[in-house]
Amino acid sequence: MNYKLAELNYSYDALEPHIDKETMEIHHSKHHRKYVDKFNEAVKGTIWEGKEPEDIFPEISSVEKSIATNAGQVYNHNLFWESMTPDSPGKPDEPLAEAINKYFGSFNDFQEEFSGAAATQFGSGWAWLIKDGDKLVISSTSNHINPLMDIAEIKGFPLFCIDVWEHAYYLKYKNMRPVFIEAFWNIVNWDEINRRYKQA
Ligand code: MN3
Repeated sequence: MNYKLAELNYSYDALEPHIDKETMEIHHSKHHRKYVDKFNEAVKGTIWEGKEPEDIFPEISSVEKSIATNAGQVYNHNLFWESMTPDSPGKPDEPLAEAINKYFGSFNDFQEEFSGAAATQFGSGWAWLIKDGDKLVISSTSNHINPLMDIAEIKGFPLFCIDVWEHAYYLKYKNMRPVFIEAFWNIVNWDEINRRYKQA
């Protein structure tokens, strides 16, 4: 049973002008699809065949590199797509809003810290808002790594993420990653993130 490429809840042009149609189309139908195909290839005939990427993360340090990198990239992209919507309310609702104020001071302080983590992640990677017990934490990771993996420096349940690999923004924003991150705030799917917060 092959793992399937996640479908988007919106069209490729729905996040315009913040993320352009061409970037979305290539990112989802080429990059993400390639990770899914390679994941299926890598797990074939192993104990991980038919399993979810999440099942592998607690033991990711002991699996083959091709399984580890593609499992991570499949999951990270699934969450990235769910982290965005063309109908963003702009700010989180309760109870997440209160938790953000508690751990970061204010929504603005939170945004600044998250944007900083995303902008300063060296090379390809991701920035995350994580729930660790009752606590909210911001982190960033390299390449395919995510906070559910045994190799993550900062672990926890990911509430949302931003992809800061160049393929996520280069067509429109060129080398200006911070401008892409600033635009991302216009399309954050706070309702879904609040749902994940309550569920975690
Ligand atoms: Mn990507």
